[in-house]
Amino acid sequence: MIAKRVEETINKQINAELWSAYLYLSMSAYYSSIGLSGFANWMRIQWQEEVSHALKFFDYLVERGGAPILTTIADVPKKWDGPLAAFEEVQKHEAHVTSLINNLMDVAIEEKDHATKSMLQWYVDEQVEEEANAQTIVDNLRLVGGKGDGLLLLDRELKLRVFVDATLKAKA
Ligand code: OFO
Repeated sequence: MIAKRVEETINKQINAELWSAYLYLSMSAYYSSIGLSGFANWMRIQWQEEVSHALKFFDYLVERGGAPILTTIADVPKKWDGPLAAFEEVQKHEAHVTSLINNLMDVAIEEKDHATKSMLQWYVDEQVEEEANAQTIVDNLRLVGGKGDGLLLLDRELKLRVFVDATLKAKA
């Protein structure tokens, strides 16, 4: 049986992952509205990834005899000051998510919950990738000054992103 404190913290994280999903879907709509369908695709894939992150926690809680609790998801922003500003928010947000995952790991360590520590290692590694991906795109956007042919080229590249399901990745 999972400790109450670990269960509650995972439940908070399920909500945080779903909020991230909302944020990225909102960004997808924003990028569509300014004619950047590749960026919109990247954000839509990111939305799917965040839902799968939430599901991975959900499945884990069920497996450990805990109870997933789905609570209200707060509103997300709708507008940004251009393609670079939106991606800078992705970068900032992912750094925040890393701190949430690290906090969850601290709770698992304090509760001597080795199974949760093992499960969380996947998220720790995933956050390295998430932050690096956001950083690369922010760097590219800065290089092209957030506009012109460079922006269109980047948009074409981001159109190629495909969804990788975290719940399947976990079992591989
Ligand atoms: Fe964007 O990260 Fe989930 O966990």
